[in-house]
Amino acid sequence: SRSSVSHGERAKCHPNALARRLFAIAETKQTNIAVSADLTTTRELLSIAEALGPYIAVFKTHIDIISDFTSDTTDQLQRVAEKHNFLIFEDRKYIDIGNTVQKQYRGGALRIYDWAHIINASVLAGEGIIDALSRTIENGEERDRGILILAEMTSKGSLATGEYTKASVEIARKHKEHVIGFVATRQLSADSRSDEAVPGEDFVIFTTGISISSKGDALGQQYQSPASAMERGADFLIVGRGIYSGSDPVASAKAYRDAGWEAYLSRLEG
Ligand code: S5P
Repeated sequence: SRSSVSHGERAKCHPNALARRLFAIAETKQTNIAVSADLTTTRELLSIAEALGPYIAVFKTHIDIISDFTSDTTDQLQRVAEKHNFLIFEDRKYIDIGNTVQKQYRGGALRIYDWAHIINASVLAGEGIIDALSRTIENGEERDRGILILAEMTSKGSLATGEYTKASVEIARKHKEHVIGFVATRQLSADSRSDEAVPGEDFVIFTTGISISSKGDALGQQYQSPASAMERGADFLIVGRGIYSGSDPVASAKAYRDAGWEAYLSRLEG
């Protein structure tokens, strides 16, 4: 991530086509919000996508929690994504041997490759997982596909720290063609202003665990504010319950969008 550079500039210069599209969406819609739509029926999923579409850059799903899932669920979601110009991120957190994750990505009942622009994976099993997912992308017909490495986690006592996080960055650097960035709580590769910047490197940071009003939940989730996440180097803010669980999700989405965008602008000026 290059926090002093605008989304418009990154949209022009990024080597990855999907990342260029992502930054162009952020710039056009003036939003760095990814809503985490952790809803459990097709009707709720599609209605929140339709309502929040204008205010978000990315729509993040956990498609395996939808109780009435059929291919129609994701066909319709793709149509809403085209209508409102956002990308779909399936938060599948792949974490197995290469041969298994290829099947989980391409096939099964969910056929995630067919409809999700972005997926994420843990490198717990080693570099082979990223190789395997990259090959699925290379062998497929869709060109706008990208991988995020899950480099840190927001849950209390997370073991995704230290050497694991470092290895995440090293593996990403070896797979820049398809790895567009990280799910992390902060900037992980050097900022463009620093001496350690790697020329041409521009990883995108998606930060989860974002709330304006809450510090955490009863099951170990830990939150930081939009401003704090942006200061630490986030490019996109993933917000779940902070947006969808209140009485007025549209008003909440606007509030998070404004907070995120304001923090982005002040970082640019900084
Ligand atoms: O470290 C992480 C990584 C992820 S992807 N912590 C997280 O909370 N997530 C996901 O972000 C989690 O699976 C959930 O879908 C979302 C956070 O939801 P919220 O309701 O707590 O904002």
